[in-house]
Amino acid sequence: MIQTILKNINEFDNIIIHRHVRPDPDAYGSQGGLAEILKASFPTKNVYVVGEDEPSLLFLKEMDVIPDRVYEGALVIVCDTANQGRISDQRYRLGEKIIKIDHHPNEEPYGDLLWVDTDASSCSEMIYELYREGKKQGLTLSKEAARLLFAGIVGDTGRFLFPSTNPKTFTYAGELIKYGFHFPGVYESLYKTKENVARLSGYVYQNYKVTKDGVGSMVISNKILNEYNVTPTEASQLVSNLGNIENIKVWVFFVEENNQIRVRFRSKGPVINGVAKKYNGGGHPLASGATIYSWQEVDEVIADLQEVCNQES
Ligand SMILES: [Mn+2]
Repeated sequence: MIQTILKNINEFDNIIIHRHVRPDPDAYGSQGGLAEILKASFPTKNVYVVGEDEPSLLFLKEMDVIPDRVYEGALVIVCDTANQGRISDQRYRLGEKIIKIDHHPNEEPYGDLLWVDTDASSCSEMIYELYREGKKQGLTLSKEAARLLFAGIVGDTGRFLFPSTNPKTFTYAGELIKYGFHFPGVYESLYKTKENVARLSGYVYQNYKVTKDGVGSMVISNKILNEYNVTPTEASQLVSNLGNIENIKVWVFFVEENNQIRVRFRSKGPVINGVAKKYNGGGHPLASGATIYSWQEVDEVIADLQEVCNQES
C-alpha cells in the first residue's frame, strides 16, 4: 500500500493534506510531518495543509488558506481521521483523488485508497514508516518534519506510556531525535499547564467518583467551567489525570459543551469502544469518545462501563 501511495504522490502536482476536527498533536504532527517530507522531497510540487486552528498547537504548524479551485485535479490525503464527518474542512471532497491514512479502527472506509494500521501507535508513526519505505526512492526527511512526527508520536502515546506504544515506536522516535531538533522544547510546549487548568485538576482529584468495581467518573458542568475559566477542550484533556489512581480500571469524563455533554472514555484493559459507540461515538479499544444529550444518561453510561468491567474480571 505504501508503494501505491508513493506512486500517487508522484503523479500529482497539487497535494492538499487534511486531518481531523478538534486536532491533537498527532493530527498536526502527521499532517504537518507529511507536508514537510513532501516539500523537501518534491520542491516543484505545491503542498498545502488545511483545517481549523487549535491555538495551543500553533507552535507545531500554521495552516494554509486556499481557495476552492486549488482542489481541481489535486490529490487529497487525510491523516488520522476515522470518519468523514470528522475531517476538518469538508472541501476534501473536491479533490480528484482521496487517500486515507489512519490508525483508528476502519469503521468508515472512505477515499480511493486506504492505508489503515490499527497496530500503529499514531498516524505520525505511519508517516515515518512511509518515509522509511520511500527513502530508497529519494524521499527526504527534514529536521522540521522530524520534530512534527516526534510530537505526534509523543502526543498519541502519552509520552510512550499508553499500551499502543510498540517496539517500532521507540525505534522510530530514536531515529527521529537524531535529526537534532530541540526535543525538550517539544515537551515543554506540549505539556505546559495553564494556572486555571492546574487548579481545575485539583478540583478533579477532589471530586471524582469511583465504584467498587473500578469505574471512575467525573462530571464537569458549565458552571464549573465558568468558575475555573477553562474551555471544554481543556477540561476534557484532564481525563488522563485519573489513569494512575489505584482501583480505577475504566474511567470516564463528562464535560458540558453547548447543549451537549462530551464523554471521554479511558481503560487499563476492559474494551470500552463498544460503549462509546452506543452513545454516538467510537474510537480505540482503550481510549474513545462519545456525546450524550442529557445528564440522565450519565448513570446509564456508568452502568454500561460497570458491565464491561464485570465481564472482563
Ligand atoms: Mn492519532
